[in-house]
Amino acid sequence: MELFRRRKSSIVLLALALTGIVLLLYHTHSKVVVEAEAEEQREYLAIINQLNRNQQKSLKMRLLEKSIKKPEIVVVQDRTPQETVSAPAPSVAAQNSRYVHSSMKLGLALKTQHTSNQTAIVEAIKHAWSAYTKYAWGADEVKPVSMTSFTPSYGLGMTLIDCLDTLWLVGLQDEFDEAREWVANSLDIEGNTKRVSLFETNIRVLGGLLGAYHLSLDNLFLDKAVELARHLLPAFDTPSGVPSPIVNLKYGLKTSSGQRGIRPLSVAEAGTLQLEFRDVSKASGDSSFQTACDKDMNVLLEQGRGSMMPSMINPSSGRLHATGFSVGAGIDSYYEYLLKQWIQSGKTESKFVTAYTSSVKDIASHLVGHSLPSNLAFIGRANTRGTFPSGWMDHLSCFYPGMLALGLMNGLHPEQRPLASDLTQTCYTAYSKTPSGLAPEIFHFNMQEGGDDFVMRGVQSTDLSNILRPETVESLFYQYRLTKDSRYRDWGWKIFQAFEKHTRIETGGYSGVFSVLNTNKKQDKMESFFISETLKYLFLLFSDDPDVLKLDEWVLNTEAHPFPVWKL
Ligand code: DMJ
Repeated sequence: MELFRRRKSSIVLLALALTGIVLLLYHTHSKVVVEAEAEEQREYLAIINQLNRNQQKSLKMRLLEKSIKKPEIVVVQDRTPQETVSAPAPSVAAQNSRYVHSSMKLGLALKTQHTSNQTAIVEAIKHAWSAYTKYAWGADEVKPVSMTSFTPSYGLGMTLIDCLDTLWLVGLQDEFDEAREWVANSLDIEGNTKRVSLFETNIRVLGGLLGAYHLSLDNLFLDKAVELARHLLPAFDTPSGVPSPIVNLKYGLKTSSGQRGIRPLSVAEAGTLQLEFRDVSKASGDSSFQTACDKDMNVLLEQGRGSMMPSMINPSSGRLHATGFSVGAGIDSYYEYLLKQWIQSGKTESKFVTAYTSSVKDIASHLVGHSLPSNLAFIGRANTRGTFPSGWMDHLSCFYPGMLALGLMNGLHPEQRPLASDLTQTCYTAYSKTPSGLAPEIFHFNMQEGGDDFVMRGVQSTDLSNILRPETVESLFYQYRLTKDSRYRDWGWKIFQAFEKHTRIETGGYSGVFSVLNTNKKQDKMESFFISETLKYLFLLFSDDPDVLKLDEWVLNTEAHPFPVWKL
């Protein structure tokens, strides 16, 4: 009996001790979790404090939703990266909370204090957006003069999605929220049977959804981005892995006759998919997008042998076509994405920077010409033998000095600095020399004794149009970030005023013009890139806040959508 009583009390004592240990362990664990939570909270607050009031409201709501849906968002230390990813998740976005966290830590530093120039640019954004909302809501693009929408269309609300991150960035929260509702309730990717350009859909729509996701941290945008990327993926189903340029969102590469519609495409089309496809893989944890675009990129790098490239490639053979060389239409953003993929990778993937640096050296030796009488530097076109450039350059090529400036910021090829500065000057002069102050689509340079630097008479009439393109103001933005030289702002302001004077439509929106010599005849089209790029770059050019889209933390795709640089 006594023995039994003693045993009983030892059991009770043991049970008490065990409970104590369990309680102690639980308490210690909770403390770790609570401390981690507190740390997270502090980070959230630091970020939230930098936002304007509407953005604060919106982000707080979303963080609240996140913490309700995903209490396991707490990052527990001393585990491998994979194990820190939240467990059960309602959406792909939630599967990679670590990436969400790191993008938040990159600092969404968006202050409300706009400079007076920025206020004017925000007013222009509102005016442009108003035409889209009144006359073309949910359509791809607006015709501001006839006050209707532009057809044919991809059925993807292209302008709306292309503009989301600009609306967020400049603080137009009500407009952003309204557009978000359209994406949530009306964007139908699953049921879309349209044939779309892989390139345009990628840079404007996929890029737009990803940019909106990274700034707002709203999982809706990542979910839609993943859905869209899945519907674009069949384009890569070719013998070489280089994609076909047109894809049906529902039926992939199959044509109505049951054939697979594989066609040649430009190197720019094949080489301007990677920032977006790599980003969507990183953000969602689904590597299939990155695998496809890396295979495509490896073919391009192999074919180009890390040097200047012609501008066409065949996805059936994976071989380049012998066309001429330039940095304009058909090739432009291929070079841009060499540099930007290296930056996106946290400067770890050296194959990109190797190809980039040797390309810019070749371009400087083979494609640069000078006009007479003012000796303006330009990048022309060379024939297949790479002989002296022709005396014309398209407006698209004006992204090039901005790209060089970004390379310079990253310590690349300091010897290219004068060329970057000279080309920026040339692109600005293409604006300042016309009666309207708007640059034409194609610049023809005089290379003979006598006459002006820019030839305007006797050229094809389409060369004189202006479709609200961004490349020159894009380069002004990068040059300003590099040098802080106020003349870039002065030039940007003059260009902005010319857009205001000659392309603004009183009833809402802005329209391209048929001729920069006489701007009365309007094209009746507002390209989605006018808000997403041209006005965004102008807004950023006048930002005095050093934390807005810091270029060592963010990389902008070719449509100016911001993606975080990977922190490895
Ligand atoms: C934009 O869609 C992108 O900048 C693209 O890289 C080139 N064309 C337009 C703007 O001109």
